[in-house]
Amino acid sequence: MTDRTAVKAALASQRIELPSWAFGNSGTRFKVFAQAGVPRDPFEKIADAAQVHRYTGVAPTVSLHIPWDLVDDYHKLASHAESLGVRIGVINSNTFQDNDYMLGSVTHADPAVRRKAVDHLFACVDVMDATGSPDLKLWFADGTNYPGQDDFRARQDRLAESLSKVYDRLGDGQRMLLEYKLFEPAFYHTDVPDWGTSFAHCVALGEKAKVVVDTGHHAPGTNIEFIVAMLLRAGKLGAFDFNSRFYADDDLMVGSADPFQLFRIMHEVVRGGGLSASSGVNFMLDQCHNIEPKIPAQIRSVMNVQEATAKALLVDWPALSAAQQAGDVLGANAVLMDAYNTDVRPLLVELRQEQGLDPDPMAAYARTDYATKIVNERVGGHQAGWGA
Ligand code: LRH
Ligand code: MN
Ligand code: MN
Repeated sequence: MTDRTAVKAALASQRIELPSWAFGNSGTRFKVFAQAGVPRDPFEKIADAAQVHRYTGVAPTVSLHIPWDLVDDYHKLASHAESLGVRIGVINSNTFQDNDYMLGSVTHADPAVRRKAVDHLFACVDVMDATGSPDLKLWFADGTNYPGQDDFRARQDRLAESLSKVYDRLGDGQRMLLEYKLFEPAFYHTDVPDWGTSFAHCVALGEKAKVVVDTGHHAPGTNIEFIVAMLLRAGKLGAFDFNSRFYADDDLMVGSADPFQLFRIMHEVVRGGGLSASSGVNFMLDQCHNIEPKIPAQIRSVMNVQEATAKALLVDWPALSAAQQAGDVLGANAVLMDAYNTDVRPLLVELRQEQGLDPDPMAAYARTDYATKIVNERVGGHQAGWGA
């Protein structure tokens, strides 16, 4: 697509979802550097997310993580979000921080532990019912550390059985998104380690089950854009968890470590029709900001996704297709690289001006007193964060 107006229209309709946990304190197992002014509860996390939407105009939904975002009244939280111009998005489950899950959650050999895990997933669907969230996101830390520790096949059977119970609980318009991760916290084997395993379970479950691609959850050198192409082709790409990695599950800002990889992913998204709202692909961020200020880091991340998307939209498809058909290896590669090497920032400035937004979202936020205000207001109390 090389028509500027069409590119801008596609960019204007793109939506990027923010994770509530990006606004809380986070760190590594070595140290959490607490920041002043971080939210003390889910209401304040949503208020911060609303700031990101205010200056980017494309981030109107916030993912919650249960129980990190536990509140008494989810209707109230949803109304609070709406009053700030945003909505609650995907509900992320958490079956990885309870002592009972040391040897697994939905794959555990003990039926009582599996029941507890499935009950938590049911409770997450209750939250979806209360908030109007369309998606339940599942990531399981389940796996083993030593060969022989447990039976792979028995664990897959237990996983399939647990998933189907939750699947049956989904209402109309609700989906289940199954995330995979190569390793960590289990180091020998993980029960849902790759897209193939997630895909196999989703196919067995049915239409409402889709795969989540977390960009940080692959072995180095994995061709993630090929996975994206395959999933879109099969109608099974449900969502992205965007972030960047240099080594493992680093959770750095999307597009920061390898913007070219993000472009290649977005190119396959465009090619596979994943950008249209009807495809149902949810572009979520799953990041932690350990040393950088959180609200600006989320604004920057949204902008990085927009820039990669703009470049992908600028690919000259007729020229690419002609070069591919003609076996013109260098010509085809040059068409793709031309799009990647385009400076799309002026186009995004133009788009924001047309939308009545400040052309520079980072500067626009920095000019406000919001950061000072939250530092002054949010004193004392418990500072919510990753795992809190
Ligand atoms: C696991 C993961 C998953 C969790 C999130 C906090 O590494 O990517 O999506 O819910 O981190
Ligand atoms: Mn993730
Ligand atoms: Mn992760």
